[in-house]
Amino acid sequence: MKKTVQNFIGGEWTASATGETFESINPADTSEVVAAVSKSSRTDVDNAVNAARGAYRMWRLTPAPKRGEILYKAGEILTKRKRELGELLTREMGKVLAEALGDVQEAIDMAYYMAGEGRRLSGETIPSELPDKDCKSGRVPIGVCGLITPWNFPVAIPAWKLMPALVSGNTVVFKPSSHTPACAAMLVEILREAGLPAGVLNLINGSGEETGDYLASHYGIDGISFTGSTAVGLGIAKTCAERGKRVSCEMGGKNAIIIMEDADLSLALEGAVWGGFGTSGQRCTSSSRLVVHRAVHDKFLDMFAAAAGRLRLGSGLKPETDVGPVINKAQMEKVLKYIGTGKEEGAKLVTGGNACREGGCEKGYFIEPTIFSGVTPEMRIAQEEIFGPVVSVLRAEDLDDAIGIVNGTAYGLVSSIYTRDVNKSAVAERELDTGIVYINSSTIGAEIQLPFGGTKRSGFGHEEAGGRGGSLDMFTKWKVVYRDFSGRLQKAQIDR
Ligand code: UN1
Repeated sequence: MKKTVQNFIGGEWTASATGETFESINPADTSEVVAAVSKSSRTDVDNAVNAARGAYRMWRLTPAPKRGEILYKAGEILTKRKRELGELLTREMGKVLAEALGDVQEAIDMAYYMAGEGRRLSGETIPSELPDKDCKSGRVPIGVCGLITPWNFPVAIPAWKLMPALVSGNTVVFKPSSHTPACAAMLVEILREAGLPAGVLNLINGSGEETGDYLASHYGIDGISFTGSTAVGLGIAKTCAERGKRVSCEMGGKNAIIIMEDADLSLALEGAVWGGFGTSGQRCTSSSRLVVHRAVHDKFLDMFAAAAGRLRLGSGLKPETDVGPVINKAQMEKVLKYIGTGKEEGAKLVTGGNACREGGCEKGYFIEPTIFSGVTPEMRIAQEEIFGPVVSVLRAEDLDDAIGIVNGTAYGLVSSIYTRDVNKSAVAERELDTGIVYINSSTIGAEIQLPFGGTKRSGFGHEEAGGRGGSLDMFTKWKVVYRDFSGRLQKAQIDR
């Protein structure tokens, strides 16, 4: 059933100022329109920013534990509606239902975690160097935040940003991907139902080029948190830098799994299949490179190709499906183009390589799980983020060589090593230049209670999610208060 998705501004669901709409389409069956969506103009963005500014003082002065209680309630409603939202997510974005439910679960985890932070947003008291004087620091919100989110985690990633932004007292203008607006609208509706006051969270729909860029450049916005491609992220960072705004960008990856000669190969195989082809390779954490020790390379490649060949493509709502579609036509064309590039560069196509248009895949954007071997580190398919079900296998001489290959890209989000040798794992843990390192596990599956972010061109600004150094650092500033109760002028550094 086709939904209507409007903007949500000042506590009301409203059509865009021009009345224009666009459609969100099921990528597994393009004859299904999931939603007709309001297409925002600059006026809508202005209205949303004004509503968020208007609500800011009230929300900032709402006690943080109370703000947390609303998030807790949202967690409860999300839990109740998990299946409904998961199914919508599969229809709108394509990932298989088990993964869609995981996406919603990640939002539930974040809601509960950040609800707790409402009672923990602590600062420090520190002794003064002067008598009769005290000093403290505490977190304060940064103001009105613009959140720009991608389609690959249509519920989890918005929740990663919304929950910390809201609990710490910011008001929000939320611009989700134009490919997953119905999921975003349901998340917003759940937060409204949980008791979020009008104006605190505003949703505007539209494309990145029009709505997203205008939001990032808006002088009524104090900070931007973005997740998406590196090219777009760097552009947003530049826009924000020119205007003196706080910005965090979570960007691309070219994540790799190292498989050493002593690895448990069946375990590594499961990790490689899950990391390479789960979510059709459309995670920023996907394992798009396998770096395999020469002693087990050929054996592992055979195992990997056989396993990839067994994966079933289809609608994510069918229980037997392993791999869903890619998000849209442009993405399908981009991935197929990269497959062509791999062949031209001289890599060997081991399995897959084509769009699939049979066996229930006729009406969607399906690509066969694809493996290239004989890939060398300088090839484009070993360097660039493809964001599809394509894995490049590289051969390594030893651990040093493998680490060098993994670190030899512009990205640094996630890496992983399979080995039974504790010394090798310790060296890898120390030397792999990525924000996240897994040992004997795939590159996907980050948990929300730890920071999430990458080095180099994978991330810019603060990390996301929880834990020390997580997203509360993005969404708060430190305010320092000195109180002098001596009744006289005391000069720091001078009166000694
Ligand atoms: C992303 O792909 O942008 O670790 C986020 C994972 C998920 C989050 C992925 N928990 O794969």
